[in-house]
Amino acid sequence: MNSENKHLTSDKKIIVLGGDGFCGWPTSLHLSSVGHDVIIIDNLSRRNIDNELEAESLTPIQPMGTRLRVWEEVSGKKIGFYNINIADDYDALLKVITDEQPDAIIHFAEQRSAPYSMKSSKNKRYTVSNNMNATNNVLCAMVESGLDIHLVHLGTMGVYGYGTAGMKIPEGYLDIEVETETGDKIEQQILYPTNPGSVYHMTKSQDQLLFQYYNKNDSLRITDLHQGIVWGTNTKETKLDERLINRFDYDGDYGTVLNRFLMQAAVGHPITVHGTGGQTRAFIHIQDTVRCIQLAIENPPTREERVMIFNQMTETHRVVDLAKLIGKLTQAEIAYVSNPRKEAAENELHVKNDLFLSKGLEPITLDEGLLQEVTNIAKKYAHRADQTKIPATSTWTQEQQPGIPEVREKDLV
Ligand code: NAD
Ligand code: USQ
Repeated sequence: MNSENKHLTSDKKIIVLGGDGFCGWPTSLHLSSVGHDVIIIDNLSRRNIDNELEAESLTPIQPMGTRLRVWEEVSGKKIGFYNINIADDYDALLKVITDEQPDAIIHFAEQRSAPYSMKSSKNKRYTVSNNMNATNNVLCAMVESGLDIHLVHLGTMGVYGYGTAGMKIPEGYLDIEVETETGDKIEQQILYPTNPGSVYHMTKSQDQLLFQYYNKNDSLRITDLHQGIVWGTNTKETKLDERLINRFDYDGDYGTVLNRFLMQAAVGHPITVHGTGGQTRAFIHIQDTVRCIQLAIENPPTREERVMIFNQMTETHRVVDLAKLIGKLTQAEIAYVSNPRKEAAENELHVKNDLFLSKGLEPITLDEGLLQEVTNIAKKYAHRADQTKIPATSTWTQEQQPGIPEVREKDLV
């Protein structure tokens, strides 16, 4: 039986925390479509941040009630919904878990923008308090419920930092050798040392310790997915009806690099490369995100196993190479702007992703057709774009000048 069909014999009840978000919504639809019983918990904080930043998704996302009604019309399947702040309302979270008795919980419900987390001390404190309390509350509630639930968490490649001593970044654990006082050599595996590049990324590093502790103390079954930058917008399920459309962030805080570049090219804005564009990052298409989560759900660890860590990415690219590729495809201009972040100007990045490949992932990699699909979506909704929201104005330190980064040079491709 191939793994695409395996679910048919093993429907699970799954709570999706953060199921209204960019990754959570298509994942909820995908898991529902393959036969799982899905319940979303979300406090809609991401929609409130849109209001705060006065920046909307490029695509017209529908209110949660409409999303769920249309999904039922289109698929005949119901998805449940609870509006709960999981960082704040522990009792409500525990009640849903004890009432619903899920087999698995998928945890997307964190503030996920690095620039937003660096904007001010208020944003730093919100990001730490939201993300750390959310994760700790989920773990406490799993223990207090007494249920044997598998937790799948969306972590980030950014916990590793983006450089190594030339080796491939392993999947979570590093082999080390220590010398004892008697001179014996002992081999061990430890959590790969973290090197976060923003307050947001730091919360994900701290999540790892919470997972390690509750796994050791309470034998919780936990899978942590260290995901790269997600690109694309629609999946098989979100394409079924325009009202199921996924969000598309393009603003300077929440837009991620590849989607931003594609959107910028589509609306005639110069492509905003930070610094020299020598930063290399890991990427994954949103369709593979939902597939990886399905694979993680269907391959849970046992209670005896340590936290299972997968690198959820399919390829690495240098930012400037992406800009040049898109510039070539679309004749867009490239603007090299001063980097608002504190990060290495250049880095090499080599990453292992053997675990998902061994579970049957067939990676979708960057191809012109998929890039064109995103460009077409961006063109279709270009009239909704507010170009004043494109520049990344959030700086990493007080010394860096806030404001619109200066354009240093332009490349006509
Ligand atoms: P998103 O902001 O679009 O979605 C997160 C959702 O969680 C939102 O709907 C928000 O309302 C909800 N939420 C946040 N705090 C909550 C709380 N306290 N209680 C209840 N709901 C809450 O983000 P996303 O892009 O879908 O990312 C989801 C997860 O995947 C994040 O944890 C992120 O760190 C991780 N991730 C994302 C990317 C990416 O490129 N988007 C890459 C790697 C990892
Ligand atoms: N960058 C540009 N121009 C832009 C935007 C970004 O050159 O217009 C550069 C940034 O300086 C950075 C790189 O592109 O070097 C990536 O930036 P990004 O905003 O795409 O990604 P990042 O801030 O790391 O965060 C995103 C998600 C986060 C997730 C992370 C995965 O928002 O939730 O954890 O990707 S990873 O990068 O692998 O850590």
